Amino acid sequence: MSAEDTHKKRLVIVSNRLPIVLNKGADEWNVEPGSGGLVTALAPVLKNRGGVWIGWTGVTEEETRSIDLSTLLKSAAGQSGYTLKPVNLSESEIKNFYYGFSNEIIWPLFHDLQTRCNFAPKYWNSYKAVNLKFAEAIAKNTKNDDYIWVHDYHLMNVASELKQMNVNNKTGFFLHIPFPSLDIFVKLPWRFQILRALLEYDLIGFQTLRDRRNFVQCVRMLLKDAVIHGKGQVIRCRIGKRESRIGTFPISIDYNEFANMAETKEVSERAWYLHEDLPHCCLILGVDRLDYTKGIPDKLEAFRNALIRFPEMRNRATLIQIVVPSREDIPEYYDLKIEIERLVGEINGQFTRSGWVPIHYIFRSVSRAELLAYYRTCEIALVTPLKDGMNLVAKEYCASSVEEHGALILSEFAGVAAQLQRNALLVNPYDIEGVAETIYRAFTMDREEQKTRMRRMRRSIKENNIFKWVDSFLRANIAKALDSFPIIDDFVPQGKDNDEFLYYENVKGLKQANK
Ligand code: GDG
Repeated sequence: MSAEDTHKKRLVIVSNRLPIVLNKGADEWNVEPGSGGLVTALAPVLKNRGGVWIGWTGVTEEETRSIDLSTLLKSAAGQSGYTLKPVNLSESEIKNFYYGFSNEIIWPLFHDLQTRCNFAPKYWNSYKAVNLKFAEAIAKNTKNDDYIWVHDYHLMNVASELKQMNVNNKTGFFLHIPFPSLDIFVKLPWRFQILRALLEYDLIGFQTLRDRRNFVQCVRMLLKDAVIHGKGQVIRCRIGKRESRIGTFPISIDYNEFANMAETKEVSERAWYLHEDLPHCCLILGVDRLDYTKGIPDKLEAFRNALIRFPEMRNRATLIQIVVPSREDIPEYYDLKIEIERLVGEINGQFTRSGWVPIHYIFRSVSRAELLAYYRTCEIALVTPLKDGMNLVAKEYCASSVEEHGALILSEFAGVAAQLQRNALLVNPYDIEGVAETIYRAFTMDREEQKTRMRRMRRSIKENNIFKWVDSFLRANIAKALDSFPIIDDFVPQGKDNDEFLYYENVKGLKQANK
């Protein structure tokens, strides 16, 4: 199957949010194009084939009444070659579908944090209603031969609604977050509905083999009429006459964009000043959205533990922790912010000496150039989510480490660990002492070892970039045969290179440094 074969269909991309940001100025609304990996990856494909992007504007239906939305969206789409079509959500839909079902049920449950779930029945009704709204917008803006690609956990019901409306275009769904194991998934009161709805898509894509395996096990155990076939990167599920494909497609980044931008004069100068301001210090970087899945308090505790147990790190290691504001109007997120600030204050109070503050805490989003300067110059990246679909920060850090020094400390529970596990330093983010020991290990690692590890990680990310991700997803759905996809056995023995997670015994030899 050649790339041209997948070129013919127009694309309809559907995501909860449109790739734009609407801002209310002093007396008028303005619009900025969205950034982020998905837009970067899909923009060239959309430009090539033409298409539509359908999603919510990010503001309430009530607010959009005062806006000339179609003119704003036209100007945002500009010369991109595709159009933007809005789905309007009322205040109550935003509350019950977005904050409720999506973020109080699916988000915590799929990140294995079931005790944080609020299974309110009214959320499900709103989820169904909004998914129907999306399906109606798709039906209105789709031509017969278009390919419909739906993104993420907010929209699992869309294909099922489309079927009921007799829209029979090919559909694909990609889940950006993890899929939980059976024991956790069965807690969901709407478990059968969600599984059956997902299987209405022609292709269901997951980040890792672990997620796909969890999904397949749920299908096998809960849907007695489903039969799973095949062994490769893409397998099949049949229910009666209907067949869906199920695959793993680890998302990535535009490697060249990061590597090239990290070498620009602006980023180089910023990077130089960062180190100039903190001389003789090993800089350890954390970049996380404010979210309880990111494990920020545990990370701070691990850093404190390292400072207690490895005194030579005092004065010589600084943690730069960037926390990007998110969902702050939800009490849980606000409480998390308070907890982080308390810990930062406590640790800095405990260790700060004249000329050295152990944690530099930044609570705001930073510009792309500033972010890349941190990526480029920090000697260690500390990426320790409790669970993450992929985690692009880890890949961006490596791509931007153009000098090829720098160690990546990585949670075993981030999807990206499947790809980088051999050269990153893997940790269990719940193991405060283990993470502290690994921080010390990275702090004392010689440059040659850092370089070898970093070079291998960069090569792997360069080869498996975001464009390959788009291409393999589309091929998996549009290709007639699946034999061009690699065969991945679900149970490959340790030592073989594959999309499987390995759990290493922690490096306990370092305990002796604890004096
Ligand atoms: C989902 C899944 C999966 C962050 N702070 C700033 C900033 N960022 C950018 C990073 C990166 C992105 O945001 C965050 O990427 P993640 O991968 O962590 O996660 P999400 O997009 O939140 O969510 C996740 C992903 O989908 C893709 O499938 O990896 O697991 O949860 O690109 O660079 N960018 C700028 N300033 C900041 O302050 N400019």
